[in-house]
Amino acid sequence: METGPFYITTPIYYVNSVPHLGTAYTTIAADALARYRRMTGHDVFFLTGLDEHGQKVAQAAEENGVSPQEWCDRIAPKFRETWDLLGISNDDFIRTTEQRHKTGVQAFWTKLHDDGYLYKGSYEGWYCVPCETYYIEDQLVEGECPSCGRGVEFIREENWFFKLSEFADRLLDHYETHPDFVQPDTRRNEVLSFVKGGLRDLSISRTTFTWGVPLPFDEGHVTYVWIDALLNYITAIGYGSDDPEMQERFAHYWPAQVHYVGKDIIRFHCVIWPAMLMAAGLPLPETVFAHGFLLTKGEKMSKSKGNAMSPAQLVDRFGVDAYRYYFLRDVQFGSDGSVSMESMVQRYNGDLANDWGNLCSRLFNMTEKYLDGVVAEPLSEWHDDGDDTLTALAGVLPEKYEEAMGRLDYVAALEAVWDLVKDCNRYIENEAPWNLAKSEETWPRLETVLYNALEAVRIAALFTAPAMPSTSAEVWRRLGLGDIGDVTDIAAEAVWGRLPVGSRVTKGDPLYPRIYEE
Ligand code: ME8
Repeated sequence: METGPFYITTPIYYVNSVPHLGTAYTTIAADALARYRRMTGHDVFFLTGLDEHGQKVAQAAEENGVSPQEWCDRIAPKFRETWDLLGISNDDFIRTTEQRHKTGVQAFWTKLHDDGYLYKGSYEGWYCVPCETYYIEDQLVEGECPSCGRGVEFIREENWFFKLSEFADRLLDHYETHPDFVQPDTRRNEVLSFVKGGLRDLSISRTTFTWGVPLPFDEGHVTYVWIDALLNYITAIGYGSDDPEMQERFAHYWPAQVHYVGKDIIRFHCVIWPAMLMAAGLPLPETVFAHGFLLTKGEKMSKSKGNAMSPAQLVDRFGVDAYRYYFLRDVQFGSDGSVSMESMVQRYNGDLANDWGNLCSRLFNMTEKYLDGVVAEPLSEWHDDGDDTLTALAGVLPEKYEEAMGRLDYVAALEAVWDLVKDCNRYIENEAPWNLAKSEETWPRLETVLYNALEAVRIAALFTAPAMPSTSAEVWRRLGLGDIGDVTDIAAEAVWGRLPVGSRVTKGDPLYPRIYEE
């Protein structure tokens, strides 16, 4: 089943530091959606990458006594390794220092310059290096950056401006006619009121430092890092390339279905980026979804605050799938959410060790013990009304899951899976296969009950796969089934009764061994 292209992106992260839970959060969410869309037959292109230019990165390099390029080359592998560790299935990884990107950025500038959207002017105002953002005096809060609260520097230079102010009406019109363009609604309102307040033209070049993409029409100017960064979404898939294959790729995947970003960067993505695309005559992405912040003890977790935990530490303790599950299940996507070791242990032991892992273990063990590991035929004369809730829940799961994921609501999607998982546990308790196994008379009922429960597990594993790809694949292996990663029509695959009679079930180690709090 082919259901069309699906292009999804994460922000490209600054290489001023290594990946942390915050950057991993966006990337995991994007990965889970990319995986699910592959399972619904979409032709997915999932992009992530690195934002390597700008003053902040140049400063990090300087502090470490290396050239900016050396610094980027040193940090880039750390991102790739972390994404590998977290099972991220990105189709491409763009670095803004790559030639393909620079070529695309310059093609973009040439077009906007030719079409009269740029002019040279003088900029005077304040700049926050950690945020790489320009401010006018009035925007500062007690003389400091209104966003991160740190010091700002005064800059006065002649640079190029993009006529952003001309786009306010077109932007407002677009928000109006495309209510899904900015999501969730709280962010949409924020963007609306910002644009209604009026837009100023945007300074798009710098002359006081050199670590950036040079403007093709004015030597000595490099591109303002944010503009450079936003363009990654099109340069990565071929914008500005003269290779016909890349041009075709661009035509195929653009516009993106969804850009995932944190709420800190919505103005760039929901105001500046669409205006840039309008100026270049390109279609706009369908949705920019801004999620909230992960908080630890009430504070935003960030590299600069030093309260960012390392993904590797958590993977080490909980395993990759439990890590992924926790952040998707415990934090409502779109809202801020507190994360802590305690709640992670609780989620792990409750949802994964008890509900899901234990269900699989019990069933695989019983199948081995009573049926020599061979799935037996469920007999209609041994059907019981007690089976109906289970089959009904499995029946509605594909639709409920799709509905939730269509809204990018991971919590609701996972809750729908847990409705089935929990009911299957209830089913086992009620039917008590260990009692059915005691007499020959009830043996066919035992076979039917085990079939039903294993079938529910097969279906549940399909829908845990986007969040927890490796354990879902393992559940399918233990059920004697093929590679879950090959599924491209999840709804068809989820039809009740596809577990083959005669399948060989193996028990194996617990999927999520209980964790005892230290
Ligand atoms: O802003 N909670 O890069 P960046 C949730 N290079 N998400 C968080 C987070 C937290 N505590 N901290 C960071 C940049 N993030 C630019 C982007 S895109 C064209 C250029 C996530 O390394 C969140 O997605 O500062 C946020 O938007 C992003 O990391 C910022 O990463």
